[in-house]
Amino acid sequence: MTDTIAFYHNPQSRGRIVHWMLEEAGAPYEIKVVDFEKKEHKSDAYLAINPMGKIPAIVHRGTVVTECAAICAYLADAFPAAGLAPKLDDPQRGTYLRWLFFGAGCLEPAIIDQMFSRPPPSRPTAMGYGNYADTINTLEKALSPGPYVLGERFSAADVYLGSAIGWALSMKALEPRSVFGAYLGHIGQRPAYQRAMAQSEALAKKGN
Ligand SMILES: N[C@@H](CCC(=O)N[C@@H](CS)C(=O)NCC(=O)O)C(=O)O
Repeated sequence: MTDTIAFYHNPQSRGRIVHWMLEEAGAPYEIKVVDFEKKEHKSDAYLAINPMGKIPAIVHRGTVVTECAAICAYLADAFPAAGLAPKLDDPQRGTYLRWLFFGAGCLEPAIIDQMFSRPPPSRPTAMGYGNYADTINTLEKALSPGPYVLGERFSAADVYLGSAIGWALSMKALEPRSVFGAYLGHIGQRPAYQRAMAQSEALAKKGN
């Protein structure tokens, strides 16, 4: 069984989160570009991997992993030498999981609602993220004083949160607070981030 990760990617997608994570992890991977225009993500072959018909997905040692946050957590654990997740007995493990799940469970839906100008929910108590303002204020607190969500220590949670914040700011779905700008400033200096973005940009230019 090959150890190389098959990475189903489209550079115009959340696949960039996983691309960056693969580079941070130092994982061996092979990109399999899935063309949206040709509807390859809805082909039988791809639906057999991810029945949601969504990008990204990885296959590693015969196991499929989908959902960006889960992929980040999986890769951090599968490649421990990169030190991207606190170990099971490290008290920071709880904080790490907390913000990784907050990213996928609260921040993402709050950003999407904002992006599509959805009206505020009539019953915020039934919404996992409550409301946009609480979510963003909580995020700002979590990233203060930084530089990362675990303080000095960079982790896979930053790959997810940093990607979501960068995307939301570019889509004007997040107000540009100084804490978010400083956070992205640190992330932008990471060589793995720069490598992944350069590769994805090159793929995007090729028309994928
Ligand atoms: N919850 C998924 C979301 C994945 C997702 O929505 N991917 C989008 C691109 S960013 C997609 O594949 N859209 C194509 C479609 O739904 O047809 C994750 O975290 O990986």
